[in-house]
Amino acid sequence: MTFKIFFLLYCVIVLANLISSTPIWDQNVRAYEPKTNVFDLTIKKVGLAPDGFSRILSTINGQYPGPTIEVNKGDRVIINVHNELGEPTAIHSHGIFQRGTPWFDGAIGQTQCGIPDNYIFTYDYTVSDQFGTYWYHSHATTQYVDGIVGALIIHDPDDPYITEYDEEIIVMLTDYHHVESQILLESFFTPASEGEEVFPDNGLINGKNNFNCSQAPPGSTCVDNAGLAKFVFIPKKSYRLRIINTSAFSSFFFSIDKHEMEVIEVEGSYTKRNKIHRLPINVAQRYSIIVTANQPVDNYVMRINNFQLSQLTIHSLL
Ligand SMILES: [Cu+2]
Repeated sequence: MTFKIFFLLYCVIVLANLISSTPIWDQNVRAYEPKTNVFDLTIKKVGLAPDGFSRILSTINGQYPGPTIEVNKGDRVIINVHNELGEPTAIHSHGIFQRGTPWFDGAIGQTQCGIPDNYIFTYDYTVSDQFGTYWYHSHATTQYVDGIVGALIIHDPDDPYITEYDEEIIVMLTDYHHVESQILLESFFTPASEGEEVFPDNGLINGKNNFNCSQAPPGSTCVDNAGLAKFVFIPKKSYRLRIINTSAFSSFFFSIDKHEMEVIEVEGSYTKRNKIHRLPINVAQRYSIIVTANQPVDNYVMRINNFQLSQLTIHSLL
């Protein structure tokens, strides 16, 4: 009798496999055919005024923050870096394991020499087993502090939270200086600094904020009310915010007035849904949170408060 039951069960499994193209134990995994994605990044200095204060920024393709690199798990990533900066540079994909391709990690003096000015260098790696929220940045001296940063997103075709949000939004947070980082570094290295890092002039969300131009040094070009980053949420919809701290040295508490948020990803690993009111985020860290527009229609402020130096409060309208 027992044998008959097992035999019947065996027949059912064999039949189910014959009918279906994929084994039944694999049917909840969506098949994804990996692709090759090519990105062209031109690194060059451009005059910009993210917060109304004009300065020379080191940019990627003339924009700040740089373009988003967006791929799927399993994809091949090809990044052609065109160096027009006037000095050597290199691009590091932050958080990528580079299994089998350690020479494409982008760290000058460790995995490669600097890409000379007016040269093109190609990074070529595959994100076979990684997904989540990352970023890329210059890994030469202090160049990323002058603007060579961008988001690097690896979508997961098997994302367990995919049905729980309607849209994704990248939120890049940073401290921000009005003076070029090499000048700041030199002053930091003098005995007079007593080892204290320079306090940032401002903080930015997605490369935007206002600045009070009466605080700008005489002779500078500055426009008040340059504008905050704005995000439009539709009532009752849920959003996955991918939050990245690209600061030089500032840690933040991130929050949205009157809204709770649920952490679902920490630097490429899923977490259990975890409800919080504010998110502590250190330099280079990344989190995904789900926020639902469940409050009355209104403007709500998105804030990043620096808890090491509490003078700095940066906000943005939701
Ligand atoms: Cu990094």
